[in-house]
Amino acid sequence: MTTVEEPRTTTFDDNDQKPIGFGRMLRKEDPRLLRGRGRFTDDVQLPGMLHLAILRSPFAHARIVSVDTSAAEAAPGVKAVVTGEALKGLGLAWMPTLSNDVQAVLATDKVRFQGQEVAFVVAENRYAARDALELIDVEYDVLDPVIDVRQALAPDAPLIRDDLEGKTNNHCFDWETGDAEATEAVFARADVVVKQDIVYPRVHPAPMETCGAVADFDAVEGKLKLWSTTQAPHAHRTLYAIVAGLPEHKIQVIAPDIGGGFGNKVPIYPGYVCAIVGSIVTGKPVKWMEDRSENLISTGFARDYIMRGEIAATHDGKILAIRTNVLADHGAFNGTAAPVKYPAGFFGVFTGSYDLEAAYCSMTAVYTNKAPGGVAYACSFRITEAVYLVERIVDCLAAELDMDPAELRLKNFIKPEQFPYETKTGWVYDSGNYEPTMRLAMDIAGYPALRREQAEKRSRGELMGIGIAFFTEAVGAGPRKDMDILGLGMADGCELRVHPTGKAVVRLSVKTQGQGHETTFAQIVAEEIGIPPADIEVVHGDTDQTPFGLGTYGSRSTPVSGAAAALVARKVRDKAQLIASAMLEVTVADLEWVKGSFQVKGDPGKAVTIQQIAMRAHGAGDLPDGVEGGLEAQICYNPSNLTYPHGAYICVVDIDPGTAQVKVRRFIAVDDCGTRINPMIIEGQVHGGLTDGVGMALMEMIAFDEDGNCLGASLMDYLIPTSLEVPDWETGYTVTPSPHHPIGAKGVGESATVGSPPAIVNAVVDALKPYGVRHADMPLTPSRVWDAMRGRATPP
Ligand code: MCN
Ligand code: CUN
Repeated sequence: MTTVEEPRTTTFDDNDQKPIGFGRMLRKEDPRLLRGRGRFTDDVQLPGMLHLAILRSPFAHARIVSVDTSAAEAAPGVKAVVTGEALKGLGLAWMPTLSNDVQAVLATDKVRFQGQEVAFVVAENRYAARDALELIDVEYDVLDPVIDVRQALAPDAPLIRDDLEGKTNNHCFDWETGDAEATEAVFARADVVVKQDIVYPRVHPAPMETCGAVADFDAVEGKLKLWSTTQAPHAHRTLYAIVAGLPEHKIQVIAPDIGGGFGNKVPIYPGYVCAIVGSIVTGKPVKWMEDRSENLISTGFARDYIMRGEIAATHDGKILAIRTNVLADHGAFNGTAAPVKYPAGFFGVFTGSYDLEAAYCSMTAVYTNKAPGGVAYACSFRITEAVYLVERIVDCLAAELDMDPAELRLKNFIKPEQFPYETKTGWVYDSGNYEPTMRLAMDIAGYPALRREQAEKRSRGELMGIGIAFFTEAVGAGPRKDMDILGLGMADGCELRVHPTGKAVVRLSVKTQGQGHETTFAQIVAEEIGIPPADIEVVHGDTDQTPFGLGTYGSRSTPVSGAAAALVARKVRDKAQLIASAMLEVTVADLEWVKGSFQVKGDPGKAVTIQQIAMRAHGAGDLPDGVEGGLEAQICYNPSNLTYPHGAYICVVDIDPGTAQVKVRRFIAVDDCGTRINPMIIEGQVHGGLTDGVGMALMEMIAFDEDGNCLGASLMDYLIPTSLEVPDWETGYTVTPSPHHPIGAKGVGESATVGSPPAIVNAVVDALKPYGVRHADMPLTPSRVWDAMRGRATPP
């Protein structure tokens, strides 16, 4: 791995491994995780605990005629069998989704996708529960399914959501943004217009740990304790409270260690609700853990956008406008998790990093007989789709104009002096300086030399491609004036308590799934109050222990909770300053903060450390008038805007002309996420995201046959990349701080997943230029590449 050397802006203490603030600190969580001492949901064992298994529909669309559970109930070890009809009696057969739709917990009337939950068994162990599933006799009346999203709105298409009153077709929602008329006017006068149909196929986040829960309902206390694989414990708790009619303080949601989320663990799944019901009806703790196939066929998938992109430009390559029309497949229930005002997530940033005169998008979303979901897999709320669209269509324009794709981008970037920049779809990019980022990527790549190498190879009939993608993301949802999920504003609470000996505990509302929050949030607090991160305990993932907030997704932890952590630490520091002024017998104005202590200005000998102040705050002796004892604070941070990280990615591929196999030979990623808290963790995030990108670009797709059978139901069929398919990543960075974030940091957790697929596809298409190929849809498997070389379009 090549990394452009980090400048040491960090404050390190005597021991180089222990930065007092930002820097390459090793992860605090790793000793636990690497030694097998992590505690995941499946590790939770409670006395008398029972196990739950779910019966799933074999059909994509079928009416349920009858369900006979008698044999299953009589099976050895079985404690309860619950059907949709039984849940109906409790008013729990349906639950709200995070997008104001409803989803069946257990099907009552119909099944609407293969793998849908139909009944569950609770038994003494996992095997007894699973064996008993076989004994449940369900009679189905099979209906025609809607699988091809393009057919969903045909007049004779079978109606999927007949549960919704007055529904007569499979229409889910329409959405538009930008100015249709202004865009049309610009297109009418453009020298060049390029149009391209682009599909972002359905993919799945496939985290290493599948979803699961352990529910423990205490009928005496009336309290429910739920361990679950959730990225948003507080939001989930409030939803359970609303659905169950219990107060929040009677529900404790604990998200223990999580083995990867990638958005897959944002929705509330029927299985969680089943576990809760299972515990209520048996009076025992109940565990439900999915297997791999259940995870792949029934939980939140991602993408599934069919996009038509159009770009208008002048002859010399000034991009004027972008227009797109999208057909979005939302599956059987709209289970997307997007802020209420944004049914298409943040797709509105499809204008990319370019200064345009006009832009317009119209979108139609439909129901199909497929699993619900839509926002997952490091999607940044659909920015993945948006970036893919714009970066592909810009490359199509470069091909049309016979212009170098790097030059075309450089010519059209929003200029640094234009920030804050309002896009033609109304997003205000907070800060950016795109050209240096692009130039750095080109330098690392040795761009001109690569193009020379390519020309030589082409002359010998070898297929080498160079692909570029430049992205701007919008992460850190979000300002509560525009953003809420089911009425819950997207602010984050944070509490900081400094104990008498100067050690601290910070409590977060966000929850790591592997991003290293226990380390980086300790570093943020350390940077602000000078207590070493090793002495700062990060508490998260337990609603009884942490303040309310909306959780981890959309790379919002650093932009929102990271800001909260910095500000709560400043609040504590302000109080510490009052106490220091009493201790040193000077006024507050006479003190200056030198990381870790307050000093009398001009007299460094007179100083008190934060640890001494902490002891004084809790100790004997008077405090200044109006200052309470203790050293702690809490806040709720409402961001004023999103943060807009950006990046320049360059991919080099070689294609074997005999087998059409694509090999990613080099990948250069230059990211700008503003102020960098822990460069090692950022690199880990980028490496992981780039690997995701190779997967999506070259091998991953959840496909269905015409009966609606999911063809990607195991990791034999749903291919994900291994270390063998990825190159040694070459990373670099630039730093353009966010002007409104207290430490200038922007999110980075999804950047590489967002930015890498277009770079890889652009590289493949570039390699295939001699064959006259202008576009090919992901995943670029050998057969698809072969078809593209032979001029045959493959259906998505
Ligand atoms: N960071 C930093 N400096 C910055 C920005 C971020 O050091 N300027 C650090 C943060 O402190 C944090 C990590 O990088 O430790 C990611 O931060 P951020 O970008 O705020 O993203 P989140 O913590 O909110 O994580 C969510 C994001 C999402 S939405 C998906 S999807 C995804 C991703 O993170 N899922 C992941 N990365 C993942 N990584 C792992 N290992 N597992 C997942 O499930
Ligand atoms: Cu969209 S996947 Mo992440 O936001 O949890």
